[in-house]
Order: sequence, then C-alpha cells, then structure tokens
Amino acid sequence: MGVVLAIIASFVALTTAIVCFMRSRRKVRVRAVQDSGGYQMACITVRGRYYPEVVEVERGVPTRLHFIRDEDIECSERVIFAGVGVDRRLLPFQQTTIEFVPREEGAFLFTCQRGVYRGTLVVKPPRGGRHTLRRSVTRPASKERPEARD
Ligand SMILES: [Cu+2]
Repeated sequence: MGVVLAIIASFVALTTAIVCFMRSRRKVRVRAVQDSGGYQMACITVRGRYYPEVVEVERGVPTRLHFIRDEDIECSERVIFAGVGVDRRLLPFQQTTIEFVPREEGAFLFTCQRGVYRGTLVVKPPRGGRHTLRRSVTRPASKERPEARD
C-alpha cells in the first residue's frame, strides 16, 4: 500500500514539474498596436531576456519598437534583427526606439550580439489587403447560394 502511494505521489510530482516547465517555456506574444502617429508599436523590456519574446506586426506599416533595457550587463548591449537589417545599441536603463517598415512576411529572429536573448518578429499580411479582396470575391457567390460553403 505504501509503495503504491509513493508511486502515485512521485507521478503527481513529476507531472507538476513537467507542467511548470512547459509553462515557463511558453513564449509571451503580443500584437503591435496603433499609436497616434500612424505607427504600429510595441514595447519590449530587456532584462535577462526579451519580454515579450514574440511581436506581431503588419507588413507595410511603419513600425516602432520601444526597447526598454532594464539592466547594464554587457550581453544585452545590442539588438540585431538579421532579417530586417537592423543593428542597434541599447543604452542601459533607457528606452531605445527602433523604426522600420517590415517589407517581407514571415518570422524574423532578433537577438543580442551573442544570440543569448532571442525574440521573434512575426510579419503578417496587411489586415485590409488580402482578406478584403478575398471577401469581396466570395460574397456575391454565397448570397446567390446561401447553402454553399465557402
Ligand atoms: Cu547577449
């Protein structure tokens, strides 16, 4: 009986450990928001890592990423967006704004100079573009035949 309880207890402990580990590995993802100047913007805190780690932006929209470097360890001195052609110095305990226009869709890694801190810039299709076009094409057809699936 004691052995069975011990097995159950260790199973529960192991499951809890796995769940905690998975949770800690889960990446925090945000979508850039529109600022008053017509830019899409997101704030990224730099302290031991990038937070959030995944930033979604829309292709073709001028972008401002505000990096708030909340530390002075050498590791996070630069942020490099290899796919976007951005390499910038981040001053300690200050906000550095990086501006660019994402031209290509896809996922682009951004890292510190040694690749220890890693984030992902996800460039998505413009919201008004492709979707609107697709909808305007399918709408008249589905009106004629309401039972048709699109
Ligand atoms: Cu580093």
